[in-house]
Amino acid sequence: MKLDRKKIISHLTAKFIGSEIHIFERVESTNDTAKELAVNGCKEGTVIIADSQSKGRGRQGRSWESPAGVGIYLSIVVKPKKIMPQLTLVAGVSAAEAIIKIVNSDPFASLLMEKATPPSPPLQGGEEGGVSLKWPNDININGKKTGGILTEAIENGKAIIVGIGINVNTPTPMGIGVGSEGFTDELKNKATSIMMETGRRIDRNILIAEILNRFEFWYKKFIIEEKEAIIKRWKELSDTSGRRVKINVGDSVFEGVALDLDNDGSLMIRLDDGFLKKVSAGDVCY
Ligand code: BT5
Repeated sequence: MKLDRKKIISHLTAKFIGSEIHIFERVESTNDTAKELAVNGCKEGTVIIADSQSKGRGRQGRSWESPAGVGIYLSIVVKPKKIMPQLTLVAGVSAAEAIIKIVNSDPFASLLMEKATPPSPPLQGGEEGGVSLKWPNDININGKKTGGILTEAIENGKAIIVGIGINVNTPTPMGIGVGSEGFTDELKNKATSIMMETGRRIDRNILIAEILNRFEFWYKKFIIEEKEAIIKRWKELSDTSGRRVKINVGDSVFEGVALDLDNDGSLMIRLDDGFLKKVSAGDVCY
């Protein structure tokens, strides 16, 4: 199914997130396109969506594979009064809730694989065998990376770009979904898609609309000072707490047990030497 702005809008209940939607067939990175618009003073809530990206980005200059026709690559421009690291958590919660809702309810989702033969169990959140958020920016299904968030500020700090990438109908190596592109060899073992894990082909338009709806709900709650609510919901959807983790921060590596999230979104870790460490950015392995 193609990206279709009319269909997205017909499922959109959000009022200001998505009040302007720009859809492109291919851009270098939706975050870069969004930055250009933000620098030129676009409205808060402007959304950029692309069917594919030629230079999709992860954090620290890593690349984000963005094949055509099968994924969601979108960026939302927001203008909070100050730069807030928790926006990555807002986006993660919104994407996870939208995936759970649409996979469990989309009447148009076709069943493709045996895995999904009814009665297929509904997709749960926060569990190893379902959708789970991994600190700080991963969206996993069944423990494998299905999506990621990239939050960046424009230079003058007047807007934040929240980029969301999700592998939706990326086909399995066995060729289900033939005709569309799959992952490169490098990613085959660590990445997955909603379709690969649930056997359902999801209409990206409906999922995009639901992500934007959830994002508006959580973003509004967040900026009116109900910051604890998003942290609480993120924890419910995450499987990071209680895990033994190895964490890379710059050139340093720490090992210990992930305890909890601080109110600013940092991860608290009990290191093996007994010390408590607060980490605000890094890569976690478990
Ligand atoms: C992320 O970075 O996970 C953030 C990804 C954000 C992508 C969106 S798409 C829309 C917007 N525009 C952009 O240009 N970016 C955003 P990080 O945690 O650094 O993870 C990057 C790593 O994930 C890579 O080094 C690969 O190992 C892996 N990876 C790359 N492409 C992937 C994919 N499609 N699915 C799963 N893993 C992938």
